[in-house]
Order: sequence, then C-alpha cells, then structure tokens
Amino acid sequence: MSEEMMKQGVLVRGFGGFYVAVDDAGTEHILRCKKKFRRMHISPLVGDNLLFTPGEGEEHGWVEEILPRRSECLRPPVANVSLLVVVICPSPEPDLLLVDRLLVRARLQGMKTAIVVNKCDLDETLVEDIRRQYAGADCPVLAASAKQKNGLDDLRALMTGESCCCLTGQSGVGKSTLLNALLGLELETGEISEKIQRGKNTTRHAQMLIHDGIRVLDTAGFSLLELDAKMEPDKLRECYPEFAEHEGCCRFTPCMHDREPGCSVTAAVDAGEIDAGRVERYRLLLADVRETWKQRYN
Ligand SMILES: Nc1nc2c(ncn2[C@@H]2O[C@H](COP(=O)(O)OP(=O)(O)OP(=O)(O)O)[C@@H](O)[C@H]2O)c(=O)[nH]1
Ligand SMILES: [Mg+2]
Ligand SMILES: [Zn+2]
Repeated sequence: MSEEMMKQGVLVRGFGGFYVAVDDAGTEHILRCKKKFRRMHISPLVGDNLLFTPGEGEEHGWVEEILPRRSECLRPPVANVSLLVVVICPSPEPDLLLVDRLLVRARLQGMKTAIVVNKCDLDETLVEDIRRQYAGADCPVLAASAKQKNGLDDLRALMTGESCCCLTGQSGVGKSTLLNALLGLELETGEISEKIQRGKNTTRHAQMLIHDGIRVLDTAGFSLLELDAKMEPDKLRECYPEFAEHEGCCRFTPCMHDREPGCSVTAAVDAGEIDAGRVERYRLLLADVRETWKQRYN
C-alpha cells in the first residue's frame, strides 16, 4: 500500500467488527482491521490514533497502523485518555472503593483525574463530603446537576485543553446526560431502577464526541473493577498524593502505612489531616494487592 494513500485519524467508535475514524478535516471513515492485528492479539480501542487507507465510494477502508498509546485501559476500554473524570451522584449511592480503584489505575497510567458529583439537585451535601475526603488527593471535585444545567461551565473549563477526556463511573450516575447538557447532544439515557437504585447500563459502548475543541469519551457504566494483577504492593501507596509528605517520617522504612507502629499516616488520620475513610479504603486495596501478588506464580 503506497504511503500517500494513507490518512491519519482518531477512532471514535466501533460496531460489529467495523471501526469509525475521524480524520483531521472531521470526515468519518468506516474501516475494518487487517488480519495482522488479530495475529498480534491487538485490537484498536476508541481513542486510538490510526493510520488508515480510506475506502473508495461505498467500500470500507482498512486500519493499517495503531500509533503508540499514551495510556490504555480495559475498563472502560479506551486509549490515550489524558483526563479521567469519575462521575458519582447521590443515587445510585457512590461506591468510593470503586472511585479509589479508578484513581489508582489512572495514576499508574499517568492520567490526570477529577471527580464530578452530579445530581446535586437531589442532595447538595454530598459534594462537600467528597471534597473533604479527597482534599489531598490531587483530584479536583466539581459539583454539577445535568438536570438543572448547573456546574457545566466548570466542567467545560476542566476539559478544555485536554487531548482526551473520559467520563467513567457506575451506570445511572448521569454521564450521558451530562454530555447532552454540556455539548447539546442527544445521547441515549436511561432511568435508574427504583427497586434496586441501580442504572440499567444504557450506554453499551465507548464513543468519542468531538465538539467545540473538546474531545470526550462517553463510556458504559460498571461497578466491578480489579487492580492490575501485576501490581507490586509497594506501588500502591505512590498512588496516594496525600501520603507523599509522610514518606520517610514513619518509624519503619519502608512503611506501607498499614497500621505499623509509629506510622506518620496513622498519626495524620488521628489528627484529622487525612480522611479516615480514604485511608481505610487504601488498606483494603493494599490487602487485595498483596493477596494477588502472593498468588502471581500460581
Ligand atoms: N435528578 C437528576 N437526575 C439526573 C441528573 N443527571 C442525570 N439524571 C438521571 O439519571 C438517569 C441516568 O442517566 P444516564 O445519563 O443515562 O446515566 P449514565 O451514567 O450515562 O448511565 P450508563 O450509560 O448506564 O452508564 C436518567 O434518568 C437521568 O435523567 C441530574 O443532574 N439530576
Ligand atoms: Mg450513558
Ligand atoms: Zn507509615
């Protein structure tokens, strides 16, 4: 294939073995993947930068090359995210262990993070609580109500200038509704189930929306997430910015900040300087990571 015929674009969505890429001029191209990718066990992710040969007329084109990724996740399955925006809300109830897992994974991938507390029209106290818990986490906490169109300017300002933002979180928190309000779109949204207070997984696949210089991914909600099975227990505490100033201040070095005597992090929790819940959840994740690490050769 001659080089001149190739174009570059970003993968914005996939459907049934086809991929849709948008080129620099904003034109959409329908593509299929060459067999060599399957042989290499690589599949393109939404957010990937691609080199492709456009199809002629009604014919689809071909993905020729996936350019190097600056980050990749499998949950949600997306590439090249620079800012991960975790959306929570009063109902369905927030799962902060899931939030912390997402923040850890983002940090390991070099992404910036933010938390948006949506549906503030239902409960305006939640955002204050979350701001307090994540005060030292290097993660801005924004208040929003997609329904009342509040907080959208802050969210837009946060996303402007990012190469690619990604909204993630449980089903039913209002990710698609937020993007509709923010970008004037009509993405499908779904009621949450009254009986179990859970979303109904309305968004099924990740897709990239490009609008007013903002590139943002709407993704499918989920509630289960594992940390990387190859993660060393030592790495986890580096994902908590609130611990940084305590490194080297504990009685033992290294200290995992897991209830060792003379631990500076425990002292900071007792003094109310670091949120107790956040540290408690860190310790749960640490136990998890240690268990997985122990079994890594089994
Ligand atoms: N009261 C209130 N309801 C909201 C708000 N934002 C979204 N909702 C409602 O929450 C429900 C779920 O919204 P979606 O946008 O479909 O949620 P989602 O996060 O995209 O869910 P999945 O696609 O399943 O992951 C819908 O009934 C929305 O109308 C809000 O700010 N306030
Ligand atoms: Mg959705
Ligand atoms: Zn310690």
